[in-house]
Amino acid sequence: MMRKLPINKFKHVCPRSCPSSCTMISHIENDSLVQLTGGTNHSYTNGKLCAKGFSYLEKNSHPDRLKFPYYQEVKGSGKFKKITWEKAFDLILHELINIQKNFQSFLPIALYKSTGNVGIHHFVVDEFFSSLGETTKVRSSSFPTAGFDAIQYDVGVVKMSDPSLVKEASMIMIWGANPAATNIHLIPYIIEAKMKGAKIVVVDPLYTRTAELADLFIQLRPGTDGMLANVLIKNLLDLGIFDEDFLEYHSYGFEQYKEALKELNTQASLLTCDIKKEVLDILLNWFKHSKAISHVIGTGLQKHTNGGQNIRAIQALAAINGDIGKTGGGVFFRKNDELLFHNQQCSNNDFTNRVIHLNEQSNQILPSAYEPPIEMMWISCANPLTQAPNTRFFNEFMQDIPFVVTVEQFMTPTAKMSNLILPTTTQFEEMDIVTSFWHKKIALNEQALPPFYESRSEWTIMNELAIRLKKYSTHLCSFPIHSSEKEYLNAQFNNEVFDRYYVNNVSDLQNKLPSVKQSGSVWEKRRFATESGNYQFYSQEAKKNGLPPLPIFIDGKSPTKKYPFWLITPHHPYTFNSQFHFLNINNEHEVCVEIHPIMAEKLGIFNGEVIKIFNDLASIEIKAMYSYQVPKDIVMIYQGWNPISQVNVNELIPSLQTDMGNNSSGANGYAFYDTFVNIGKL
Ligand SMILES: Nc1nc2c(c(=O)[nH]1)N[C@H]1C(S)=C(S)[C@@H](COP(=O)(O)OP(=O)(O)OC[C@H]3O[C@@H](n4cnc5c(=O)[nH]c(N)nc54)[C@H](O)[C@@H]3O)O[C@H]1N2
Ligand SMILES: Nc1nc2c(c(=O)[nH]1)N[C@H]1C(S)=C(S)[C@@H](COP(=O)(O)OP(=O)(O)OC[C@H]3O[C@@H](n4cnc5c(=O)[nH]c(N)nc54)[C@H](O)[C@@H]3O)O[C@H]1N2
Ligand code: SF4
Ligand SMILES: [Mo]
Repeated sequence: MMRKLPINKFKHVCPRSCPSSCTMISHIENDSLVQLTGGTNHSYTNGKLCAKGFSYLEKNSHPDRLKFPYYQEVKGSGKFKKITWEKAFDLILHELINIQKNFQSFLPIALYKSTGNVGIHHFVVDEFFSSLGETTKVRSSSFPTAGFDAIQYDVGVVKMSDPSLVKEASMIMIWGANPAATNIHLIPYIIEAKMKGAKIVVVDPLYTRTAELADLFIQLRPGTDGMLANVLIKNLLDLGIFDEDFLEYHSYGFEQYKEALKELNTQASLLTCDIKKEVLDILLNWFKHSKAISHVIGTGLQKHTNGGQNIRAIQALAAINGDIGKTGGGVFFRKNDELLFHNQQCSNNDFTNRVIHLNEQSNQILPSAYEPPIEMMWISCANPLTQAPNTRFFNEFMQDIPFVVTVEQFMTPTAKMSNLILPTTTQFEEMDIVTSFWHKKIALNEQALPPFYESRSEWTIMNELAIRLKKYSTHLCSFPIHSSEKEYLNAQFNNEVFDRYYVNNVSDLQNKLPSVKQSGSVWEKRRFATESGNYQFYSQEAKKNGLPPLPIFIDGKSPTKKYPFWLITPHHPYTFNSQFHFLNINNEHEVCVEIHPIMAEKLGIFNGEVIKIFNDLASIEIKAMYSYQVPKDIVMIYQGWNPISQVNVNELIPSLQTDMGNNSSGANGYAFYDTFVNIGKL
């Protein structure tokens, strides 16, 4: 008789850069993952996972997962040789030692780390490179950072109320976010508010899944949210709808702002936003009757050259109406990553490192032209060859570096352009700790499975490398050697972590799901973290940084005669940036460009025709799909990676910077959505 094998259960956290940071339970039978369920003790996600979350069952043992280390002498040649880990370490060590000998420092080594996995474990990479002394960091800043500065200028620090509090709102305005696709656990709370009578307003140039939930959908011109907020404020003030106490006792610079708004002409402003007067009238009426208005601000809004300034204007709207600090009111914008754990703090070493920002100026400079040149690059948790702007340039950039190492789970375009590919584990095969930039929980991720084939965790890789480097010379690297992932993670706790979560070590997380201790809404007492303690309509700091001190609207980019279409490239509901590309949940074998039928017909383009999209950076060929979700002057392609298709939409994206980000995060973000193209038949 066959003996039934026991099923063991382990706790995990999804480590994607996703607002939900879901907890999940794996069911393991005979060293294989047989079932996945959501962690039901999570008060925010409530045991639900998204389609991608459930699909880890397939992803984790997918035949395309990297199983062994590979080496190719010539990048992009495809002539990969399967090698042993010992050989891989030899190659890396050889490079490190040579660089040290030739340059007397590790400055020619560059780290490129992005958001592929946001667990604390993965900051081991930052810690390793900072333990080498001065190195180079290539700042991807693919992550949108403009909003952090914007919020900071107004209220001092980026803080957010518990997002479930939107259920208490009497009106929710969603600006430049598509939570029905990208922040799905927020949706039940939005629906709860709606069931209680709240009005839902969605502001987006595209008709999205979230727009389907709206009582009012405002299809505004990209980059003009600040103008909409300003014109609303002006009209609210004219109608006498404002919070006198807030403006009088808790704000700074209101009179100057009011004065500046006098210049605004309502009709002309609405024209700028491409919005009808009726829309404004509806909004004003709803504002008049609303008790607490939540403003949910997405990352899409920031991906413009005036994105930060637009966020300041939206926050000013929340301030004037007295919504900040109210239960169910105020601004819901993701928190800035708090680099609390010891190894996270190592990532914050821009002052001691050489930092290369890939902006429009540095996009002319190849690695060999730097002094000293970049001789080696280590890529972790990143797929810049599909996710960074101007990927053609990044391809040249990689080509120019003599030795590139990529730590990956899949053979991505970036991995293919590397000399050495190191296969790494997933959250089911390693121990980790994951916090959230959205809700308040912190959770432990247990190891349930042995590493997939020869893959190794990033801690194992860095620890092994450090052991070898120290053996060669004790002075070269100060990375602390540990005997296990648990021991390594335990060493990352400190007082700052304790003050926030009341936990001291991994054991404290074992059977608990601690939360940040914070009750009620942020800024409840209307005391802000600014110098004056008041809300700053006027920000000296913004002025000091060469920005407008007031949250007035600043014109952004617009299409030109040569390139008359906006190209918007938002996040797909069933992929995660360049991950889950193979799942094909949506049965989309091809990448398509969505185009308004009237515009397509005008250009003689039929539905399903392969067309070209081009600008000064590139020309790509792509299948056209008629869609009423896009207005006539916008074409839409989802960002990400589809290995079946040759389309790489980021070839068309310039490396334009957003207006803000540098103040809080060391780099402005990219204005991904200020991309302009023309389209035509082949
Ligand atoms: N056109 C356009 N481009 C965009 C955007 C856009 O809206 N439009 N959005 C931008 C934004 S907001 C972001 S955040 C970036 C995201 O871009 P990236 O930061 O590059 O993020 P991902 O594509 O999610 O993941 C990168 C890689 O990490 C790998 N990975 C997963 N887990 C691990 C791990 O544990 N260790 C290692 N070493 N690797 C791992 C994955 O397999 C994947 O190939 O893209 C940006 N690019
Ligand atoms: N399913 C899924 N979930 C994800 C991700 C994913 O790739 N897939 N990625 C994660 C990451 S890294 C991020 S950063 C977030 C991104 O998720 P979101 O914050 O939702 O951001 P985007 O998808 O970039 O854009 C959201 C919306 O902004 C709109 N938009 C563009 N320009 C403007 C404008 O000027 N004004 C206004 N009002 N709207 C504008 C776009 O049309 C789009 O519908 O999602 C996270 N969650
Ligand atoms: S991608 Fe986001 S919503 Fe989906 S399982 Fe992971 S954390 Fe949860
Ligand atoms: Mo992102």
